[in-house]
Amino acid sequence: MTTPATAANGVRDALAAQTIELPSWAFGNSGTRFKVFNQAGVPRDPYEKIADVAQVHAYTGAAPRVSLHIPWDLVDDYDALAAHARDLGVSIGAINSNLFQDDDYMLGSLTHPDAKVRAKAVKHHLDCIDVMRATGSTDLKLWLPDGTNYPGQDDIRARQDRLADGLAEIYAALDDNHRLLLEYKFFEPYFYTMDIPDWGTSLVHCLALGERATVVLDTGHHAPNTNIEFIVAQLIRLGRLGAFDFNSRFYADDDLMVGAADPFQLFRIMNEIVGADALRAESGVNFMLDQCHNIEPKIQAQIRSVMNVQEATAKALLVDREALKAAQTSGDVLGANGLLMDAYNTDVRPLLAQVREEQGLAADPIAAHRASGYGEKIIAERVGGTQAGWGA
Ligand code: LRH
Ligand code: MN
Ligand code: MN
Repeated sequence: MTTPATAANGVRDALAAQTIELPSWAFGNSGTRFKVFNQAGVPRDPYEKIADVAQVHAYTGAAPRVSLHIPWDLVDDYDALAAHARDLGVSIGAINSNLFQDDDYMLGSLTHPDAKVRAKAVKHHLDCIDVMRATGSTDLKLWLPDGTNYPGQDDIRARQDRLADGLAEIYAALDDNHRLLLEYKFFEPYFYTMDIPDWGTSLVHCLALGERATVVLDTGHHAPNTNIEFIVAQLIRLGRLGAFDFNSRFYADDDLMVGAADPFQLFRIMNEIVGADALRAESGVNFMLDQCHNIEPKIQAQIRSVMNVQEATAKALLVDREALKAAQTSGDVLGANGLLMDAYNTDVRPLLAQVREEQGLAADPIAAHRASGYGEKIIAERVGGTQAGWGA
């Protein structure tokens, strides 16, 4: 029988085992199309970005991987970059391709009407696969910015056919231990059609590709009021939820800190994950952040984001699943809802502080980071050169 004490141990073990992958671009300067704000101490190259990632991991114990974006994180020697990461106690996670900052792609990349442009977009992914081999990364992450702005501009079905062909070429180039993660987004940078606007389209392409192709769910990429936890439940059922890009939004693709706009939504998402036993690393779900910190200090914002995911996870782990099942089976609508709300309304911060202390970490990671002097040190050291930013 599960006693409350063993249940509490299980919750603490699950929290201690959870890992969250950080985006290298969250550490560079960013902004909106109106203004990119420059912050002091921001990394000047991918090596410094990884040093900052390692700080987040040092204080949370939960962020041991970093996603790279190519060519934003272009270096001469990826073996050396991976060794640098290892020396700092972290590793290279997903490799993101970039098809959105090249004039050739104005009318599309993998869906472009001109075969030469499509071939260039495929070749970029072959280069990304080489980066994966050098860094030990196993996830190739692809967000397709392609789409059209005007009805009639291009043939919607022909674009899907070209996309399927391009993806098949890329998938065929992967090694056996590699996965392809396919992200969707309902609008932007195009406003009439997007070639992968939703999880259904992403899933259709993944199913055609093969077992190692899975969907990426970016929480900022849906129409307002979309029930995201429903999508999570469905993709888990099908074994095709490859990863999250966590962030939060009030209006569009705001890329704000996860859990800032709607912590209850984050809880509902994590409730589906925990309910389906998909928190375990073997589930294949990679919990990644995809955020930009335009006005807030970047390392602290990443620490806060990791903590927000941990809080939502802890609350989801506290749901009394046996009682919930009984309430659901007996048709006790209010009882079932009450069980979820009891878990959501629990203050889990003391529990998480305890989990950190059991791992030899400070109970309050943000305070510990602030007291470390690292922020002042990088402001003093990182003068000169160009601060890395979104697109640099
Ligand atoms: C697109 C996106 C995608 C990109 C990242 C920078 O909006 O979410 O994941 O790689 O932003
Ligand atoms: Mn994303
Ligand atoms: Mn996005």
